[in-house]
Amino acid sequence: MRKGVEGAGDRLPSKRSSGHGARSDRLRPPVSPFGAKPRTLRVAVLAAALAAVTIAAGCGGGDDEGTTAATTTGGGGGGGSQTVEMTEYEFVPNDLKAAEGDTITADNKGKLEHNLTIEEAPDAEKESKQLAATSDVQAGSSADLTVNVDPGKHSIVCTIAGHRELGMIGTIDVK
Ligand SMILES: [Cu+2]
Repeated sequence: MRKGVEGAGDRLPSKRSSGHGARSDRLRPPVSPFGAKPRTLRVAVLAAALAAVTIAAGCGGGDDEGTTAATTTGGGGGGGSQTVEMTEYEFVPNDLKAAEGDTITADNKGKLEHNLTIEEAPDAEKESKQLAATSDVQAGSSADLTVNVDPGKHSIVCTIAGHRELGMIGTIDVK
């Protein structure tokens, strides 16, 4: 009985849609199958919506990783920074490594005035051409130095009278 009823039910709409769809079949063939199974269509739309949400969530995670990577790249691209402490009469650390364009902060933790000067020759005990320098920094203050020098091994020194001889020297390896 049910089969017969369903069969009759199927025929009636299909007759209507066939007369109705005679025009639309030419224009949009997929409309008839979707119209015949509305549940399938809803499921498909729901699945598509879920997929879109999943993709959006994935993109959000990717953006976070991208930000982290960009920060790391900036640090390695010559925009790095480091701090050197100055006391009587030494730099800590005194064996620096830097990239061109890096910033060095010379922090005076001592009781006297000091400066951080980069000289061209690697032997800091002998005075050589000055390549870059902070101003003289008061005790308790700090000053920045940009490493705008050619790559290679150079020296660092405090040029205040007598400080070189007292051991306020070091090296800097510029990449
Ligand atoms: Cu000094």
